[in-house]
Amino acid sequence: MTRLPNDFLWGGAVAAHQLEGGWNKGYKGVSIVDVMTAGTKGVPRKITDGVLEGEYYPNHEAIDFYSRYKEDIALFAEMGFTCFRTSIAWTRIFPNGDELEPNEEGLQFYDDLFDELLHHGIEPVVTLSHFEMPYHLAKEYGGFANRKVVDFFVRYAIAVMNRYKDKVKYWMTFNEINNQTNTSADIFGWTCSGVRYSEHENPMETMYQVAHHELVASALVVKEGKIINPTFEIGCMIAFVPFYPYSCNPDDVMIATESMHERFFFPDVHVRGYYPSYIRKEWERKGYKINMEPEDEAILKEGTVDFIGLSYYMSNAVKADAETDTSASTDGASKHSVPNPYVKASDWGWQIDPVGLRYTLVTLYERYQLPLFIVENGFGAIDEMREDGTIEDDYRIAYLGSHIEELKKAVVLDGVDLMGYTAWGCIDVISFTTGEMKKRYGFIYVDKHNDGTGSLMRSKKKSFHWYKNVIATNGEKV
Ligand code: BGP
Repeated sequence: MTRLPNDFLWGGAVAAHQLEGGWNKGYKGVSIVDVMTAGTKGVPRKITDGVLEGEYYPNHEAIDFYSRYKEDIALFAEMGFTCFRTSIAWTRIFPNGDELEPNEEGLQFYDDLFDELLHHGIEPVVTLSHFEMPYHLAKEYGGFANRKVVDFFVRYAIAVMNRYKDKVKYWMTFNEINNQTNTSADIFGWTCSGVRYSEHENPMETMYQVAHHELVASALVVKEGKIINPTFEIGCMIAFVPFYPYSCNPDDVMIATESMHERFFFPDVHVRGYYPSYIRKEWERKGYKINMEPEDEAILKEGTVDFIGLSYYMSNAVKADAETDTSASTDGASKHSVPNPYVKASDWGWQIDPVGLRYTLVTLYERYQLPLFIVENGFGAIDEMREDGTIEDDYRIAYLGSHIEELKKAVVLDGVDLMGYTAWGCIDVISFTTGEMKKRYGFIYVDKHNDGTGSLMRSKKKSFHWYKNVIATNGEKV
């Protein structure tokens, strides 16, 4: 096989709220994830009405990257990272979201962080919104169901793109836009788009309204970003869980095709700049009225993305006559989902399917002909530290290694234009869906536990040394 391109970006990915902590430091405001409880087995996390006494909020301290980032970045540099993906916490910059002027202390924090990365030769890759909506905008404005929030988001994006125009080249607008708008995310009480779907008469119709607002906001950010610095590369970010037909029964194949519309809807608009026919037909059939301003059509057309960022963790199989309660996993599943007998699943029911990554890359590249960037892929597992302090996470090495093998095939055999790969949770962080610490993804272990105890000490896992070698050989030695 020929090799991956020499400028292939290797690194890790995190989100501000899952690792920074310092939730109220430097005049930071409260974000929706700051009022999200921990969740326990069987009981999902909840977005509470403000910070309630007696509740544990794991994101408040997280792993205290806020004060330890230099130490952590040195470890990333030791692994040879050439890029590092993180988000900017919107509420460090606009604490309530609707202020006119940004908060200087918040801006300074990211100046220092990006300087530290650049000092080590690590390119920052920045997500503007990774589930971190200001709580005030959720509560007072109803989140992205309200058009005004588009303006607040664009104001925030312009402020940071201006400030970091010479430090950051790679940007993404909304993390997993398909997940954060999704009505099933309402298990948290509210969604991270700041919407309480249960209070809306027709949640699905509202979902499309929210989606429209976020798509317009994203397109406006692309347009503004190109004015600020024409060399910016601005992408979208979608969670891609492909749906396979359970069998060659034509009904299963058709259900898979229909289910895939859920996956393609957002990138179709982000990339092509208009709504696809299957969505327009659905709105017509169901009588949905989505409010659009006269200028929106042009905005979507002019604000198309430069690349597609994606997360890939698992695949899913669908069957036309599936019983709904046979659903393989709540994450990324549809009402037609069934367990796939050909793949195994993680402890959290996520189906492990490396070939699905190649399938995903080929499918997206053939549909859009745009560069792709795998900005999340990883294995959440329970790690045990031995008495001598070592952590033998061979299962993680096996997961990541097999996925990297498949991405190489996509590039080398199928000709996919792939910009890079950032492993999710390169240092242990708070799990988003469960709020746990014990669902770990990192190459670096953090001594912190589900109940918030722990010294926060960092230790290298076996996978740390393995990934270092993967990067040093540009993916040859996996
Ligand atoms: C993605 C999110 C991340 C991250 C990851 C793993 O959906 O973008 O924020 O957390 O999934 O999920 P979890 O932490 O729940 O295992």
